[in-house]
Amino acid sequence: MIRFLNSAKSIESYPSSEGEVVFVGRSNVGKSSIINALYGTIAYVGKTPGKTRLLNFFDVDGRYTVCDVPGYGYANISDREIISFGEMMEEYFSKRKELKLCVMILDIRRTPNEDDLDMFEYLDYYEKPCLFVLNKADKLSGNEVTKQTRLIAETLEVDEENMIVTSCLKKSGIKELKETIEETIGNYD
Ligand SMILES: Nc1nc2c(ncn2[C@@H]2O[C@H](COP(=O)(O)OP(=O)(O)OP(=O)(O)O)[C@@H](O)[C@H]2O)c(=O)[nH]1
Ligand SMILES: [Mg+2]
Repeated sequence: MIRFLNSAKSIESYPSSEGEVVFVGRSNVGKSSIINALYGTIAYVGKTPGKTRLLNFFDVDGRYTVCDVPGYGYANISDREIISFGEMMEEYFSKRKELKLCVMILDIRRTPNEDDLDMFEYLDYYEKPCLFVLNKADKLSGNEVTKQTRLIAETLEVDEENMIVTSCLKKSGIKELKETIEETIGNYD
């Protein structure tokens, strides 16, 4: 099962790992909810967006680790906080050798904005395998899900095959997501 390891800002405090998956996304898209749905309740689900300000590390069955990153793009944040978030991410992506998969979570109802596109370019630059999760699908009808999935795939210029539609509320897409994560972590070196 899942166990919280620690919170960290810089590399000295990253836990040891046999392979890691990181979850990134705009504040409030449901990163912590997805981690909870995948592995059992442990990650903090906030009422105040952006409350998780550090990298939070978890261990899954002693097999691999999970990193929950603070959400980006929320309002009322100072320039200093933006810089410190940027530095924390820069260090993480450039130095975390154990990182094997990036899962970018998006709200299926919204077209990716500048913040999402910046994060996407960032992930692209580090050339790690990426998976795109379109969450909160319970908020849309079946037709709208299809339409939004296509729109988001076109905006990011990624293959729909790399996208998984989820709902934490209905627990849909969660099993498929977990299988894909574990397959990728097992195969990629
Ligand atoms: N309807 C619906 N609500 C969801 C879903 N996933 C998450 N939520 C809700 O969205 C809100 C934000 O969820 P979190 O999991 O805290 O989001 P987060 O991305 O971790 O947020 P930060 O840590 O602040 O960046 C909560 O009120 C959740 O209950 C979903 O699939 N469907
Ligand atoms: Mg969170």
